[in-house]
Amino acid sequence: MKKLTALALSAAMVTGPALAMDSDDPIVIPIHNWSSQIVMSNVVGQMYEGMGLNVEFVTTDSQAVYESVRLGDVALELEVWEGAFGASFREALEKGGLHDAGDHDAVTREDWWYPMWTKDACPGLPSWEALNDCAALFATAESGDRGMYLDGPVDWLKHGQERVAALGMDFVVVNAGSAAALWAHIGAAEADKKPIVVFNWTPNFAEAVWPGEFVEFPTWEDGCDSDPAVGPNKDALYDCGNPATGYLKKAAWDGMEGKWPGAYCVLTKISFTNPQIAEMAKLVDTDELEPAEAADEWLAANGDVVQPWIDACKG
Ligand code: TMO
Repeated sequence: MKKLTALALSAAMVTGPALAMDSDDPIVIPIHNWSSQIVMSNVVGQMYEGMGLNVEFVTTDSQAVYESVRLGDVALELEVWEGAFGASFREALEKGGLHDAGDHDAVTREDWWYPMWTKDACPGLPSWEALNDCAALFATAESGDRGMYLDGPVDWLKHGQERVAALGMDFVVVNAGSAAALWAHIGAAEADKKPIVVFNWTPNFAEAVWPGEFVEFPTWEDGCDSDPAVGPNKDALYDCGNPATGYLKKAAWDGMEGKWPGAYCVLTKISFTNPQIAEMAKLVDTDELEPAEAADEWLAANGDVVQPWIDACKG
């Protein structure tokens, strides 16, 4: 495949300017600790391999990755969630070296969430004030008299503790060690319909397994994470919910276009929807496929989705 590309290129050079050609160096794609991101990264990696390019995956911290993209240690990031990573992304943008490579079609939300049976015990939900009035229902051995909220892994920087303090809530925040620990916690509560409140997000596989709702906190406003005056508590940051209609972006190293123009062009065309992303997660979290197999299966069923993005970038 590389040989054909090279031949086509030398033929083109006779009659006109050389076509841009992607470097043989591996395109380094970062992988994090939630399933849709891992499967999506494998899907795009397999698309690139199908274009004759070399790909390498590295597992990285989901906040530090923006520094890695900025410095060109990795070429791109496929899932920039506004709620979890907006701040790190903006900070790296300001320093320079990476850029916004466009939004996915998907609309995202990440926040405190409960399975629907919780509402039977606390009917004032989804309001955060009603949740707080019910705090004792969520007490565990770890939280004493207060309610327990199981937050995401630490590197997602959800600022649950700061939110509890800023809003004067009667909750203890515990960080899950992994995404799997969140699903185990929901699964364990299911048999007895025990009220629980955990970090969750959409698009995700979980919505097809456990009907539920996000807690409604004070509406997100830009600056809620950087200006204490924004939000109901004028002296505190993080006194708002996460964006309820957040973006999901792609980010690219500024040098990517020059080094891998074809791959970069495809990156700018890529736009996955909520159901497509939920399905990527489901193939791992429900169907228990390995991420590479999940990507294979997803691509086998969705070739018509990705082929136009590749075709649009053919020299
Ligand atoms: C970043 N995440 C989708 C896990 O909230």
